[in-house]
Amino acid sequence: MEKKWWHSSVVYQVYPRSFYDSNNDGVGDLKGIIEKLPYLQNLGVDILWLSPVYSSPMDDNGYDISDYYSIAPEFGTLGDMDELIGEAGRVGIKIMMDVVVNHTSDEHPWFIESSKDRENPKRDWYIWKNPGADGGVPNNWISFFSGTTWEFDERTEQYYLHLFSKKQPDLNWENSALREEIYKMINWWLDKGVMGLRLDVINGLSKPHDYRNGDPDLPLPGAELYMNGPRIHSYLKEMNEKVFSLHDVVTVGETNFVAPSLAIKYTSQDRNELDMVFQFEHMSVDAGPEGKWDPVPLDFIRLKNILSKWQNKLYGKGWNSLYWNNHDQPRAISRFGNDKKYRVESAKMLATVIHLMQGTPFIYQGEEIGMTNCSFDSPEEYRDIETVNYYKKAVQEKGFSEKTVLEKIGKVSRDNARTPMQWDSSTNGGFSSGIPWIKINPSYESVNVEKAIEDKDSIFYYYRKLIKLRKSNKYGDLIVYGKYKLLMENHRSLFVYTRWDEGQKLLVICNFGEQREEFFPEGEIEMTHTNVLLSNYSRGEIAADKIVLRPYESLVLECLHH
Ligand code: ISL
Ligand code: CA
Repeated sequence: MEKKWWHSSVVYQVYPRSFYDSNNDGVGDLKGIIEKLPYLQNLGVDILWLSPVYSSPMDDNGYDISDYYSIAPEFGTLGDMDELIGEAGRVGIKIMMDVVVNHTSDEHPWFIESSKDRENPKRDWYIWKNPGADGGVPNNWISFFSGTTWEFDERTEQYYLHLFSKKQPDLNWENSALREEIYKMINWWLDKGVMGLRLDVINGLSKPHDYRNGDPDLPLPGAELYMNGPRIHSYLKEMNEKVFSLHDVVTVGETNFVAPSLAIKYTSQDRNELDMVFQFEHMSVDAGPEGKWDPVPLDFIRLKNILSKWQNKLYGKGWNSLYWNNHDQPRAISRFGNDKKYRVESAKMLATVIHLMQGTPFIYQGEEIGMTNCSFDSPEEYRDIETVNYYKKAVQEKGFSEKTVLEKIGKVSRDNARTPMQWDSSTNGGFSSGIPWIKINPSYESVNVEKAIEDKDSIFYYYRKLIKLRKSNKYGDLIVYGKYKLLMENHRSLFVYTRWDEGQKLLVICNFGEQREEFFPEGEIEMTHTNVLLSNYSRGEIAADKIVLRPYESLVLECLHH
């Protein structure tokens, strides 16, 4: 495998709406991000991924684009974007744009044209179908955002496909003119100096030719047909040839419904498709039989097996991203740690687990200060279309009580990740002096950037140490390219693994529980001359025969390697 600059990079994701509001209209903006660049530089990240900032009616907070060539006025102007690219570059940070090309907004001029009449030249740019034999929807596919994926258009008497909201019609990638238009657009952004692309639902572009029914027993009937569909690899190869290969750019595909064998196809260096993927398997360890809205306690052994399987299978063959958080997931500390008594310990422990694995780590805004889920009090406080649609469906169609549904969405809603970034303990956490577009987490008075910077033991500085370790001369290569091995596979709360190469070995021990746990060095692990590289508690010397791990303790050691 050829070494690449982004193998040793760390990415920071900004959700622009919620990051920093420079003009106090309640919505975060590009100027706000520019103001906070020194903060990101201080953290030590290399790439800044911006969730979409293009013109959009904001049905799905910008994942519904109405013009790929302009910036939504609430976020700023193209001039601000150029300034951000330039200013970030000056402090060594590359910009990664979010590319949403599975669908557009229904307010995009292409869709407006396409829906005019069946003969319109843009008709074929979207996916239009006649009603099914019974006069209803063309098939049984279910949208990611609840209900059917089909919306009837009275004027032309056909249905259009929308895997997400009905304001997000799917583009027809079978049409080569559409594909060329998309390539032109991405090249335009890359020519501006953008150096990374995050490709939204990229493995959903190729729909099955017959649009047959999906399996009604699956949580999302149809997804098994259109995710990783028949022409997906040929589209990606074409995009690579006509776009990616012409620039120095790193690409990460958002690929739900992908196993390691497929991730290798998407990312292997000799296939010329993508550079890395976001896989979702470890995000499913707390989903019940009904899927994400049916949360169950974490299956810890499964989590270890999933993460280890990805480490082992992709080794030397593909490249993975490493993440616990993004704008679609509830906060990891609330989910896998303890967001009260052990908030700081569990935040550091979770970071340790993934930052020392192989892959490119992604940090989601607020993760580095230990932001937690927000306690929303009523359905009106939610903003996310996925949550709002689910709430209605669950109460109206499924007949769940409001209390039950509020409890479920309180745990899993995407809005948990979307509350404003907590900068200090002033009004609205210093995010804005206007009225924020979404509730601020009341924890801001104690959990905020200002406090984190003041406290030498904060989560922030722990992240900085993890990043420094990855970039150090002494351990960098080992962390980025070393082999991985899971130890104590069946232990009910310790996650123990090694990273090693010819000359060195790191031992990572993380306690996912609230009890003290004992670790006995044996076999290949020898505890003489150990060197503690990192710990989230104060630690004296390491005894040679036994290590006791405190609640949520994480420990990184260099040990002898024979
Ligand atoms: O959010 C999810 C789980 O809660 C996913 O199923 C998500 O909808 C899916 O991974 C696609 O996500 C991406 O595209 C969506 C957008 O709403 C998400 O924010 C984005 O990350 C549609 O563009
Ligand atoms: Ca603003």
